[in-house]
Amino acid sequence: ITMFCSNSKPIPKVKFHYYPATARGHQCRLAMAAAGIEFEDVFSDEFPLTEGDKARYFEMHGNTTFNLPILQLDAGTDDEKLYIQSSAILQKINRMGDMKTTIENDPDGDQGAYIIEKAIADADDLRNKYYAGNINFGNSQEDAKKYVFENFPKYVKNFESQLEKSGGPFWGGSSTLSLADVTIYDAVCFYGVYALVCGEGVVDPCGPTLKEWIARVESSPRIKAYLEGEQYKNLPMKSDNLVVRKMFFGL
Ligand SMILES: N[C@@H](CCC(=O)N[C@@H](CS)C(=O)NCC(=O)O)C(=O)O
Repeated sequence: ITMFCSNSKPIPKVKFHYYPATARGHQCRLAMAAAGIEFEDVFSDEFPLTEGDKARYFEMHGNTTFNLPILQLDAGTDDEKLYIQSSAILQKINRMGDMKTTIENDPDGDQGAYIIEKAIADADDLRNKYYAGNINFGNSQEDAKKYVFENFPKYVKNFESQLEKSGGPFWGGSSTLSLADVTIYDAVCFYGVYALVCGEGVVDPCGPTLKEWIARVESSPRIKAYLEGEQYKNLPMKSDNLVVRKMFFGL
């Protein structure tokens, strides 16, 4: 059976290749959930990757600086397509699904497009700081402390200030949830609030504006359904976990 989108394009069969973890894959999965795109998780065998997995991914995309995540459409058919780089995967998801920004006085969608591009870059700035503080990736305990007690609060403050300036209810003053919300929500919560504040000694730096927005994102029906569903529950390595917090930041 071929399924069709509302614009009568056939809906591709979607496979998402990543570790059985949240990490850089989580925002892509959340975006697919929020955009109404069904997808199948295909997990790597191990973390770090086995030589077999590395060879398999290289065979797929030929990229040598990193392997995952990979978005694969219509695997094994003449229409098969691959996408790598999480930011490019996010934009592809956005073109396939039905999320959108709804901004006043934005007839050609230019402002909405900018809000999304900026949010993706802002969120990745925070994620890159997280990896630069991660002791499991060879950084020092000093680097870890710098992320937890300096950089994470500093970036959260910036997000809070932007949200206050633009107004809500959603990111950039949009009245509908967009990809901008998904990517910033993942970074703030899964690279910080849930990843660090889950144990002792780390204070949640979010103020009331950001907290209300987090609650708004989490109560949007598709995000809520994904986070409460089996597909997410069955992911073994989630960053909001004391074992992961200890392993990554020594806390
Ligand atoms: N900028 C890339 C970074 C991707 C990346 O760092 N991937 C890591 C996992 S999060 C990876 O594949 N590591 C294993 C490897 O490269 O062999 C993106 O956002 O997709």
